[in-house]
Amino acid sequence: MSSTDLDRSPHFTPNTTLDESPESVSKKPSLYDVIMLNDDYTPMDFVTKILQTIFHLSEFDSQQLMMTIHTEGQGHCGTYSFDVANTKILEVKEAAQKEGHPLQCKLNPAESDDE
Ligand code: TYC
Repeated sequence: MSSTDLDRSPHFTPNTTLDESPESVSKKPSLYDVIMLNDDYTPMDFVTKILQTIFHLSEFDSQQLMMTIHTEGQGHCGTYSFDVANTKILEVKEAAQKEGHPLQCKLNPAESDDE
């Protein structure tokens, strides 16, 4: 286990004092947008199924988003914590690779609604 893994473990209590500064106390967890990219090869039905299974969209919403990605080049699949967003991107990549499709997603920091 690396020190990074330890730092991120919910079971690890670092031997340091608690940061109770206002910035620390009011800080919300960072969120990330998962953006799916268009390509010329992945079948439309495959993309629609991925949007249903990995991003839990309805069949109707999946078809609409797939067409948006197809025509505009990319589309927003959802907003998640860093770990969940990365897991979904990996799941898409692995499912696509298994079928020989080049489908890819990217990660963008979400716009914060802080003042
Ligand atoms: N452009 C693809 C096609 O014509 C369909 C597609 C849509 C691929 C969305 C990727 O994220 C994507 N078969």
